[in-house]
Amino acid sequence: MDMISAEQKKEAIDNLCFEGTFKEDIPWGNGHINDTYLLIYENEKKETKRYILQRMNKSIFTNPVELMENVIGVTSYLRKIIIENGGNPDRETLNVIPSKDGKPYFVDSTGEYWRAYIYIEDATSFEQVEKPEDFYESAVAFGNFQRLLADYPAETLHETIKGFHDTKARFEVFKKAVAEDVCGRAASVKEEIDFVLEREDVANFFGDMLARGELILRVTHNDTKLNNIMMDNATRKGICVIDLDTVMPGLAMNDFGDSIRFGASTGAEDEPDLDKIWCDMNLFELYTKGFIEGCGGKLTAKEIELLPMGAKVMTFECGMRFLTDYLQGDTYFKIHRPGQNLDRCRTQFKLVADMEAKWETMAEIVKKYNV
Ligand code: ADP
Ligand code: GN1
Ligand code: MG
Repeated sequence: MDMISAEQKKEAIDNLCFEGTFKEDIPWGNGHINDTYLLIYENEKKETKRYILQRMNKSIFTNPVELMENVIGVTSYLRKIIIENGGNPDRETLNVIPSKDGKPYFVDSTGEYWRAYIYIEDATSFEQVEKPEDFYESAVAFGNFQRLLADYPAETLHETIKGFHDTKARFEVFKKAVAEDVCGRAASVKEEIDFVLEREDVANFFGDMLARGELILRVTHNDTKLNNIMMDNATRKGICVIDLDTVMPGLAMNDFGDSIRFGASTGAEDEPDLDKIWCDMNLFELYTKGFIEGCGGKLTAKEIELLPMGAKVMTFECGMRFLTDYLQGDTYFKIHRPGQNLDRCRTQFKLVADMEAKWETMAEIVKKYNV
């Protein structure tokens, strides 16, 4: 993706319907995909109004128009439910700011797509779990999200990234990246490559079950990491699930698993010191409890039994994706230093190995809540 010029950003700001006088924009958040800014406005009463502005990543999301159709569909559906339940729809779901020509996005003169949301005030997205109860609350919120969308017409959703959690297909892409070795990095990461190749069964597990008709496809979020949820500063509850770019039919186990790989880790996703990385069983249990509660009886006993597998598959898949990107020259995930994708891949594999060592414990924890 090209750098963003000041003129390009200004063009986007000028063409979206913000209220008040523009004061400043600040690069925002730690997402790996979009370019995000906080915009500060002031109204006539000198009150501050904030917005989130994003340049969408067109090379990853190749059909931004369809993507925004999904976002509008899901957020207007959630908005209705929130209002019926007496909630605050400006804080409990994303709200798209239209462009001046009435679209949910703006295309600038260089062909880049921009969108904006109301900024969710008095809430925080965490990069790491600060208090265990926060992780429990995030689980309830992600579970609720899945429950609220249980009757959403799944057939109307566009597949914004083909085969996004098709781990089996991603395994093939990985092997190709190793074979092509475009950056000449494969020899230096033999241990990591072998780690993946030894686990083809993990890559195939859910795909094979789906092919046998043994799993249910639900409307899922598919990117349930902790920083994709806003936690209310006062109540410390998960107030709003954000980053809806990958809401698509998927597996409940994967939504559970992606949260575990990120939030139940004792270190940052890119921590270079692997001695700091473990899968914390206390956090695993809290998330299990919260997620099952949040899903409100929608999960089958089989799905609950498979939650540990979701954690392992998502962690393995994510590590494999980081390694693929490292081998291909860091073109997918944003990096802020050389070797960051390799560090990210290593934390994921350390977590997979730790989950393998703690497999019985994970199964027992889940069993406790499978009632
Ligand atoms: P990416 O796809 O790059 O991860 P996100 O949509 O997750 O982009 O946004 C990046 C970060 O910006 C989030 O982790 C969060 O901190 C912040 N953010 C995004 N949307 C909002 C919002 N509506 N209100 C407050 N903060 C937000
Ligand atoms: C990306 O967009 P963000 O930063 O929330 C990625 C996820 C990965 C995650 C790893 C669209 O999530 O799939 O699990 O990085 N999103 C996309 O941190 O590829
Ligand atoms: Mg995000």
